[in-house]
Amino acid sequence: MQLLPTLSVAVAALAQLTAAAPTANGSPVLVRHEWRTLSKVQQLEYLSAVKCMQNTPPRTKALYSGVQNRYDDFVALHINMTDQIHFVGQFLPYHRGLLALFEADLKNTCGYKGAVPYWDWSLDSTSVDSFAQSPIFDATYGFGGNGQYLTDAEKALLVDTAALVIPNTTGGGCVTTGPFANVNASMGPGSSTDYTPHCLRRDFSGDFASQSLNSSLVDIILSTPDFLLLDRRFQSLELDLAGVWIHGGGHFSVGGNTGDMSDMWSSPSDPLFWSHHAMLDNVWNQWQRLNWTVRKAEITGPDTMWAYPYNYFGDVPYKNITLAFELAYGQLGETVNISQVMDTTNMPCDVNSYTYA
Ligand SMILES: [Cu+2]
Repeated sequence: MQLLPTLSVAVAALAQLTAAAPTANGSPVLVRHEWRTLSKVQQLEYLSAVKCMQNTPPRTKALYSGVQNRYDDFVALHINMTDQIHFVGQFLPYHRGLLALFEADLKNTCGYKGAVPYWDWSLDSTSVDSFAQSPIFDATYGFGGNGQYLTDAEKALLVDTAALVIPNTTGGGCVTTGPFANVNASMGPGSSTDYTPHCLRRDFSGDFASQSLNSSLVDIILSTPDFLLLDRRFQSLELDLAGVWIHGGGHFSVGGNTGDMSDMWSSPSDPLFWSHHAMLDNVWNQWQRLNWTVRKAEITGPDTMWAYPYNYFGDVPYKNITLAFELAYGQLGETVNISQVMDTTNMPCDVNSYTYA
């Protein structure tokens, strides 16, 4: 419990130092802040930038029939890449690059000047009841709250989005408050990029949040000795509820059994996706800075989904990834090597470098 604030202070101090350094491409270094530390004006600016993306013509409509707007470009890319970017060694680097491209597009397409805010869910997971009270779910200065309560019979009519049965969920239906209450998700649930317009759904589980998103887990993750174990602690140690830590924790605590956030393919349909993944990236970055000399270049893991150490369904052939492994972003960004996204203060040319406050 003590470790995280201390580390955060140390990392913030370090970030200030590194922020002064020029970046490779000369673009400004953005600072990603925790949602609740933004001013109300900044919160509204971010939410309206996301809405602007949802109201701007797409780039990849010709490739994916479900894509209706610029925001959907990113949802479709994630759907399309899902089998190559989860339960593999490139999970963290790929999502770092994806987030940076989304952040750059908020600026280039919608004139947003800030960074993607991160959501430190450990602040909201101190008890079962605290989760739903998070300021990030505020109806005006947040992303809106839980989905409408559905009975089990009503939920049974919907597609199960989570790979596991999430305990004690409290919503299940459409989000009825906040800026995304009347915005349709265009694709999902599932792996298709066909047009399947539906209301954004959430199905909170404060119970699961308190077990998978608490600060003790973050402390354990930050004390992990090597990247292979670190990656497992992010992505899952086993394919059961106890084995799901902070990555699945954020997805399933919001999405529950029927929500968009629980869907492995189309979870970026819920705008909370970006702030959840910014927090994951923040934790990886903090871990890297604890031993920067080594960890600026430390990467490993399988190149193939469900291969060791994620071989829950038996052994699968794979190669170990290296810094030279290529991360492809389709029409949305340049293909880069993992080495190009290892240092958040020295990111590729088409995105911004950044630090965390
Ligand atoms: Cu993902």
